[in-house]
Parts: sequence; structure tokens; C-alpha cells
Amino acid sequence: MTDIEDAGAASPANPTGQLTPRWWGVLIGLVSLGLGLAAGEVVAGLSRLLRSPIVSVGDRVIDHVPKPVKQWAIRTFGTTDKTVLIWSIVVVIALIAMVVGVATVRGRTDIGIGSAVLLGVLGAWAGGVGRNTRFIGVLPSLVAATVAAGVLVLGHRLAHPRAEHRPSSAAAQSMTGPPALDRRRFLMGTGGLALGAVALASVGRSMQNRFDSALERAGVRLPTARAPLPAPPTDPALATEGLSPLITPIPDFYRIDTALSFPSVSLKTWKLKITGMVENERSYTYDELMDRELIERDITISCVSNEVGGDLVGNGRWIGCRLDDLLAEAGIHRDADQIMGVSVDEFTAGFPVATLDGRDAIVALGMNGEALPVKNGFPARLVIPGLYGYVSATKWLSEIRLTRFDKEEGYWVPRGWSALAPVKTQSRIDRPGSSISAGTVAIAGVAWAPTRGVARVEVQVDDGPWTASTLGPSLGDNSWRQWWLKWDATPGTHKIRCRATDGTGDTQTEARVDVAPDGATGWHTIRIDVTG
Ligand SMILES: Nc1nc2c(c(=O)[nH]1)N[C@H]1C(S)=C(S)[C@@H](COP(=O)(O)O)O[C@H]1N2
Ligand SMILES: [Mo]
Repeated sequence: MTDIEDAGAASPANPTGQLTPRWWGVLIGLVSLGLGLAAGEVVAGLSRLLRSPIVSVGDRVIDHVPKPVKQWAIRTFGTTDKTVLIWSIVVVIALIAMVVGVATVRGRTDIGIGSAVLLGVLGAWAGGVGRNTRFIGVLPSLVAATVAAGVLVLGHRLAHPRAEHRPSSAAAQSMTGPPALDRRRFLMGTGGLALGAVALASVGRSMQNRFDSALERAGVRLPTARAPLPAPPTDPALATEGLSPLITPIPDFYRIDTALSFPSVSLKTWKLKITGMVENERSYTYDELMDRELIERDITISCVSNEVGGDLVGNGRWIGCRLDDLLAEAGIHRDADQIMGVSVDEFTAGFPVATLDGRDAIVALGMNGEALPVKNGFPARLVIPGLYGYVSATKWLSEIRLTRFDKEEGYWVPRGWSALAPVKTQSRIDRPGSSISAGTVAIAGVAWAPTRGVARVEVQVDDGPWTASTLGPSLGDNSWRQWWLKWDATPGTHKIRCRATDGTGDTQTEARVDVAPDGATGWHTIRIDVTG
């Protein structure tokens, strides 16, 4: 920085010897970045195959982030971790742009152009190399970097109008003292460019929106199942504030995936392929799947990252095709031992062929009576009762590949998660909250042990006896079950915990283990302040 700091001396780039104020550089840096990124958004709007530079960089961060950081992010930010990631990237490059902008207006256009090139190459790498990219994906970042570099050079000229346009007058000026830099003109220029960036970016975003699968989803009419489920019984949650509903409403259903922007799928070209170690590879269009016999099932799915007492779990009413039927049509090789779901965005999740033991594994097309929501995998996803999502529940499904565990690993396995991951029996206290007033209240929550069912949930207050709770209606062994217990809350601080026993008679273990590598265990314990 030294040659920048002492730029108070006259130099060819700054012939008057007057130091361009630092904030000019900051503004020029930000405006260049803004225009560059905006141009990137527009280019990303040209084709379904392209993505915005920021999203591309975010995608690579997600694929390479170390496990502890990922767990920390989920724990700290929950489902907003993606927004936090995007904004962190924006803030980091904005800080770089500010420094680069100052360097540029103080004569170091080489630093300006060099930084734009470096960031451009980084973005191009992120957009064109790695999971779910095509080479053409380098384009948005290259255009963004070119625009940013151009604006930096332009900004340098705005800051040094005389130096650039009338170099011969430098001598004359030094005799009359340095002229005031044209602050008004500078502010109008950068302000105009900033407005242009905002406008351009929103044009780019709306161009990208035409690839949004939500448009096609809106036109889908979901057929009914051959044997539709009866309407669920009256939901006890209606009478018990804070208790999880029997079936989780779509807006409240947790969302976990590696996708920063939802994969955009057109039903006109989408196909579900069944490939790999099968007798005949098959492929099905959306309409072909919809025309098959559909089943409807209530199945609780859960994320392996769900902490004890956490909310990365939900109960859905899924409608779709039986997975075992589809695979029987393709004919599974005797040597295949793994079923790998592959998504449109090249996420993979694999589980044993032996999982298909007659359980209701579904290629789901619908959820809670609607076409599958975009966030939950439109147009199709897998739902396999009893397995954590990361080894089974591939959303935006495009391929089901029969393979072997010794040949291929699903996305999360090389990142430190177990290859086999059945859902552990869990129970959660939903209510009451952490402070209540004395009197009779309901302690209530949900418990799940998909494929095994929930036989019993017990509650312990302080170090008293374990008391069996009342179980809510059963939607089958794959579905969670609500439970509640009346409690006479007395003033003071109390500790409440719960534990479930599954349909095989096994009680969930008290032993606390972390979510990694194959799911948390332990009893959910809450502390409550009761006031008199
Ligand atoms: N394509 C794709 N499918 C995916 C994932 C993903 O990252 N990409 N994440 C899986 C994980 S880890 C979980 S827990 C479930 C979550 O499903 P939901 O978002 O519908 O609740 O989706 C699974 N399917
Ligand atoms: Mo997950």
C-alpha cells in the first residue's frame, strides 16, 4: 500500500498531487462490483443452464465446507443458513471491492483490473467446474468481471478528469494550486451507475424467474391415489397450542438441501431414468408416472442433522408410485446392493436394495394433497420410510441408479456421514414453553420411530417417576405420533424429559450422541420456570 498512501506527491496518474478521497474509491469499488454482478445476473438469465456468479460461488462453498462448520451453520442459522451464506459472500467481495476501488482511484488501475480478473476466474471456476455445472457456466462470471474492470477504469477517469483528458494542463494547474476535484460530477456519475446496477440486476433476476419450476407446478392437476387415505382424524393440535400438527403443513415443513437456488425443471423435458445394474434401463415422463397406480401414505421424514428436540423433522401425506414396482419393471441385477437417487442438481443419496422389504417406499409426486412443492423436490422425490433424508429422500429426482456400495458413495458419505442411516427412535417436547404460571397444564409433543411405530411415550418431571402419556391418533407405523400429559405445575424451576418406546419394545436410549455420523440420541430435556 505504500505507493498508494504517499500518492500525495504528484505522479503521472495524479498529476496535481491532490489525493483522491478514500470514499471516492470506496464508492467506485462498490459500483463496479454492483454493475459487474448485475451483468452476471443478466447473463445467468439467458439460459436454464447458467447461474448467477454469487450462487455459483455459494454452491462450491457448500460442497467444500468442512463438517464442523456445516453443523455449526445449521445449528446457528437453521434453515436461514443459505441466506446467511449468500450475504456473507456478498459482504466479503464488497469489502475487497472497497479496498480495490481505493487503490484504483489512487492510480493503481493494475490492482483494480487484476482483482477483477482474479474474482472473475474464481467465479468462472465455481460456475464451470464441479457438481452440477457445465462449461458454459463460466460465462456469467467472466462477463461480470469484464464489466467490473471496465467500470473501475471508468471510475478512475471520473476521479481524474484532467489527468485523463488534458494531461498537458498539469503544469499550468500546479502554478495556480490544485483544482477542486469535481465532487458533484463524481457523485452524479456513481449514483447513476448504482441505480443502473440495481435496475440491471432486477432485470436479470426476472429473466431467471422464467425458468422457475413454480410456473409449471401451478398447472399440474394431481390425480388421486387408487385408494386415497381417509381424511385425517381431528387434529389434537387444534386444542393444544404449541403441539405439532398431525400432518405438517407445507409452509412449516423443514427444508434441508445443498441447493442455493431451486433446480429448475421443465416437465416438457424432465424424465425419471432407472439406470445402472438393471436388466433394462427405463425412463418415465411425468405424465407416465402420473398415469400409474398411485399410493398415498403418511410418512415422517427426518434429517440426520436434527438435534435432540430439534425441528428438522416433519410428517407428510405423500402420494406417488411404489418404488419397488418401478424397480421390478427394470429388473434389479443380483449383484446390485445400493439404490442411488440422483437429482437434477447432481445430489446423490444411496440406500441398500435390501431396504425394499415391502415397506412403502415412494417416488412421490405429491404432498399433502398438492403437487410436490418446489422446495420439497418438484417434480418428484424419493420418500423411504425409516431412513434419514440424506441417504434416501432425493428431491428433484432425475435418476434412480442401481449400483454397489463398494463402487459409489452418496453425496454426504465422503463428507463424514454414515453410509447406512436408519432413523433412530426420538421424542420431542413441544410445549409448554420455558416460563408459565402455576396450575394444570399439558405437557405435549411428538415421537417417531418410522417403520417400527411408537408404542409408548413417558414423561418425567424433576426426578419423579416416569409417567405414561396419552398417545394421539395413529396414522400408521411410519408416521409420528402426538402425545400429551396433564401436569400440575407448582412454582419453581422444573426439569421435564421424555422418552419413547417403539413398536418392537425398544426404548430410546438416554445416551447422548452427536448428530454425526448417523443421527443424535438422548432424551429431550427442558427446563421450565413456573411462577406462582
Ligand atoms: N436433491 C437433493 N435432495 C435432497 C437433499 C439435497 O441436498 N439435494 N437433501 C436431503 C436431506 S439431507 C434431507 S434431510 C431431505 C429433506 O427434505 P425436505 O427438504 O423436503 O424436508 O432431503 C434430502 N434430499
Ligand atoms: Mo438431512
